[in-house]
Amino acid sequence: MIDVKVAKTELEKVANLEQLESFFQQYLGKNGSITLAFKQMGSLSPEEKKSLGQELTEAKNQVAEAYEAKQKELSIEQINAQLNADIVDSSLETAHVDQGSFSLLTNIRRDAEEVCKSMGFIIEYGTEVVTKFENFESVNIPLTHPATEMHDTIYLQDKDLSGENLILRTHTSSMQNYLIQKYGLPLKAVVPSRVYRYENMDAHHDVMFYQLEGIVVDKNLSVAHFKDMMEKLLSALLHKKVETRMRPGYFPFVEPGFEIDARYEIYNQQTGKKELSKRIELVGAGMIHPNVLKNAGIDTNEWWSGFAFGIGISRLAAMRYGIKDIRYFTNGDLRFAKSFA
Ligand code: FA5
Repeated sequence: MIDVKVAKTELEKVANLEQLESFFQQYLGKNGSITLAFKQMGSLSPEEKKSLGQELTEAKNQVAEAYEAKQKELSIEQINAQLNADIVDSSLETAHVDQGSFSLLTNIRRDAEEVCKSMGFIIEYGTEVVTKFENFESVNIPLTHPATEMHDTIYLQDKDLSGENLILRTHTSSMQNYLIQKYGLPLKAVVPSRVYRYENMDAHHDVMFYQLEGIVVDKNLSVAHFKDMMEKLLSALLHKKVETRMRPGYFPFVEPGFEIDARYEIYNQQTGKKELSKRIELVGAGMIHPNVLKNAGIDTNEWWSGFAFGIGISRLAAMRYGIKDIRYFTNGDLRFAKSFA
C-alpha cells in the first residue's frame, strides 16, 4: 500500500525541479509505485478492487495534489531567482562617454542662416576648392592683382581644365558669378562658408575663417538700401543694436566700395557705466561692378543695380561673445570648445 505520509515527507525534502521530476517518476510516472499498484489490481476480486481502488485513488490524489503544490512553489522560486540574477541597478554610474556638440562657429553660422532666411535670402555654400577664374577673374580681379600671389592665396597641386592650379577660395565672393548664373536676376542670396588665406595670423586674422557673402541685385537699388539692410542684418546677427561706420574701401568687384566697422553699447564692469565698444572692421562691401554682371552674362544696358557684402563671421562671433582672439575657434583647445558646448 502507498504511504502518503512518507511520500509527503520525501516531497518536503525536494529542493529543485530536477528532484521533483524524480519524485514524480517514483510515484506517479509510468513505472511509479502508484501506477504499478493500480496495474496489480487486475488479479483481485471485485470487492477487493473496489476498496483498494478507492484507497489508491485517494492516495494518488493526495500525492498528485502535493506534487502540484510543490511544483508551483519551486517554479515561483526559480522565476524569482532568475529575476534577482537579472536585476539592473540603474543607480550605478555608467562609463563616462564624451558627448559631441557643434562648435561655436557652426552655431553662429546656423544662427546667421536663420536670420538671412527670415530676410528672404537664398542660401548656398559652394565649394572650398575653386578655379582662379571663379575666385578672381569672374569678380573683376585681374590675374596680375597682388592677391593672386602665393603669399596671399593657398594653391593646390591639382589643376583645372585649362591647366591652371586650383586654389582654396580666399573669399566667398567667388560665388557671385555662379549665383547670378544659377538664379538670374533679381537675386537675393547669401553664402555662409569657409575661406582660406595665406595670412600672418593674429587675434583678428586666421588662415581659415568664415565669411557671409551677400548679393542683392534688383532694379534701382541704392547705397541707402544697402546701409539700411546692413544695420538690420548686423543687429540681428549680434543680437543688439549696432552702429555702423562706412569707409571707402577698394575691391575690384564693386564701385563704390566700402569697409564697414561696427560698434555697440557695452557695460564697463570697472566704471559701472555703459559705453560704446571699440569699432571693429566686420564687412567688405559695395555696389556691384557692371563687369561682374557682364561676366555672368547679364545685359548691363538694362537698369540692374545691386550690392554685395562679405561679413567676417569669425570676427562677428568674437564680438558677440567677447572673445579676444579668433584663433581660439580653430586651435582645437577643448577647454574653449567645451565652455561653449
Ligand atoms: C573680402 O573678402 C571681400 N570679398 C568682401 C566683399 C564682398 C567686398 C562683396 C565687396 C563685395 P575682406 O578681405 O575685407 O573682403 O574680408 C571681409 C571680412 O572678412 C573682413 O571685414 C573681416 O571681417 C573678415 N576677414 C578678413 N580677413 C580675415 C582673416 N584673416 N581672419 C578672419 N576674418 C577675416
